[in-house]
Amino acid sequence: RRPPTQNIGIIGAPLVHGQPHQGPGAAPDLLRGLRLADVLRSKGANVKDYGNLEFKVVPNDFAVVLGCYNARTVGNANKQISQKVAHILKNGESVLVLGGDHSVGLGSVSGHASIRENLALLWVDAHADINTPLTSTSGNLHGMPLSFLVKEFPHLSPPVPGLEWCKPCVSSRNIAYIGLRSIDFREKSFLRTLGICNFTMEDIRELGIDTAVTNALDRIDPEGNRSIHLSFDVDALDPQIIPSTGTPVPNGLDFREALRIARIVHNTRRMSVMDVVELNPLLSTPSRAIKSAQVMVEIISRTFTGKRMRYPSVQDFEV
Ligand code: NNH
Ligand code: MN
Ligand code: MN
Ligand code: MN
Repeated sequence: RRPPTQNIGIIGAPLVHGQPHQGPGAAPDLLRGLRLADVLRSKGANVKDYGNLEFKVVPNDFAVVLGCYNARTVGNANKQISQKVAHILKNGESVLVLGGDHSVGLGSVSGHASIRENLALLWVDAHADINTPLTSTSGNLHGMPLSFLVKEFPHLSPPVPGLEWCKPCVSSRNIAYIGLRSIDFREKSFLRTLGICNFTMEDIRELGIDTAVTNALDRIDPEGNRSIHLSFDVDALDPQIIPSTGTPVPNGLDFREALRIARIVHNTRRMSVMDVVELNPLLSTPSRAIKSAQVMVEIISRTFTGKRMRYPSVQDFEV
């Protein structure tokens, strides 16, 4: 029996104000230029590209909130992202959100949660992204989205202008991290207090990626009936494979491990939304940026369709 045709809606969310670089704004079009939609179609998916969202930059926004830069710009943009994700899900399509920086998780997860109750969130990242405006040492919102999204969050942060619409919508029981290796001091205590499931790179080296991802999914979706949100920060991968990202951290996932995550998530048949964030084509060299993007095209297509396609250059990474 042939599986049902998969409908995928792609949104470009070239938001860059959650961190200091311009480059992530160029990622959606680079991925399109590598024929991402056609690759997905060639694997049997029905693909609709909704184009790039357009975000207004709020003037004099940089330091309206101390310790939380560009709050209104990031907040307004994410409200748009949330509405678009909700709209596409209502159309019966799964959603691929192409960032932009990881602050797009605010809108993407909120939009998903507004349509599907009790979603399970798999956060693949070198970083925990759970700072608050008060604990962040950088002031960059891409390091904070989970503090706004987690229902049981222990701190009451002062309201952030631009983010008033964003309500905590995911339970800490239904969140798991894969690939952590750079956690801030205060973040560590949040993870511990909240009991959030996490598989660090150390854990992955010890257990293997299959055990880590399978256990993570068992924990956050024990009945196997939740809508799954995969928020994939490209810096989870090792900088040797993805050098084009703003905050590379050594000892990351290798390509095979990333493809295992794709396979295992695909096999649940319940992933509704995938974010691909923090790819910065303006960092490293142009040819390495293209290779980084090709790696992500491969990971995306395998996550959605379960099928492999091979760029010749991507094979270079295969072990
Ligand atoms: N934890 C740091 C911060 O809050 C770095 C976050 N950077 C990321 N996260 N790239 O994925 O600023
Ligand atoms: Mn991140
Ligand atoms: Mn990261
Ligand atoms: Mn399949």
